[in-house]
Amino acid sequence: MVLATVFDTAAGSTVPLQTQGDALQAIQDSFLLSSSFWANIALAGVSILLFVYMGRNLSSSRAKLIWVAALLVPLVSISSYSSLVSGLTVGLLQMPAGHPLAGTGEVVSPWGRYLTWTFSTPAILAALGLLAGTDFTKLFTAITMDIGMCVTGLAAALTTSSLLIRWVFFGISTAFFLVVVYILLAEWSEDAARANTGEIFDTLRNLTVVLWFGYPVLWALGSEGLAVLGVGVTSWGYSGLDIVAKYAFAFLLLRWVANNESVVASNPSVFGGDD
Ligand code: RET
Repeated sequence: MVLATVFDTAAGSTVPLQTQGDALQAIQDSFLLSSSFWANIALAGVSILLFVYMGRNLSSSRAKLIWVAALLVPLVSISSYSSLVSGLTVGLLQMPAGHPLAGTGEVVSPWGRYLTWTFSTPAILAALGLLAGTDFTKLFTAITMDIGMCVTGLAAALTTSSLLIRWVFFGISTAFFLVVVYILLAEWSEDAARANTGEIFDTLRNLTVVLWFGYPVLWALGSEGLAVLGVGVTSWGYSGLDIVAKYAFAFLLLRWVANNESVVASNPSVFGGDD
């Protein structure tokens, strides 16, 4: 299999150019990797249909906003996993010196995950923040810090020049993450108690905080970090976390909103006005 092609620069030197076909071939050669993508495409498809159905009778605009945010989660997911399984957002990287996989050839990197979390995790936080009846400032803070976490996580995964820089980006991403965790645990829990959504919020918050901590741990142990786990197992780890953190989360949230719409409808508006 040809893993890298080259093209000529104006200066006459050659630069490796990975083709999407090489990545696609690597995915198709690994059952573990491709099944970790297909399982989520199937589940995201089922979730989209189910969530549309579950929200069919919602009438208040606040409940509908939570519904749209929850629906965005599998919508982003099906797009994300389709790009992964097609090889479009999967790279073949040479790890820097000092990395356990350095010198072993090209390592499959499904970097599209980190990119698309930039869209799916804000949707999760928007749904949680709206459920808690929080204000615009806290919602904006949680979402922007979360985007910071995803983009620097992407940088950590894609850095091939230096092992230190990979881990520095990991550290920056973790700092952003801890701000999000603080808002979830300290700020929104109080807001939710005031908005009479405390019980369901606490369940979803616990599920979110526990599962979200699994992602950096997996990054550190997986092929991107210490490489204790192989590429396929790491990918299944993320896919498994995704199944609960996204579809089970959104299902529990929507079921509660559909049965308790009046509570959500009387929440204070996130924008400070009546609606
Ligand atoms: C990374 C590595 C760098 C350090 C940290 C990370 C955290 C990732 C998280 C991801 C959550 C993703 C979800 C996706 C759903 O679509 C980027 C792995 C802190 C918390 C819930």
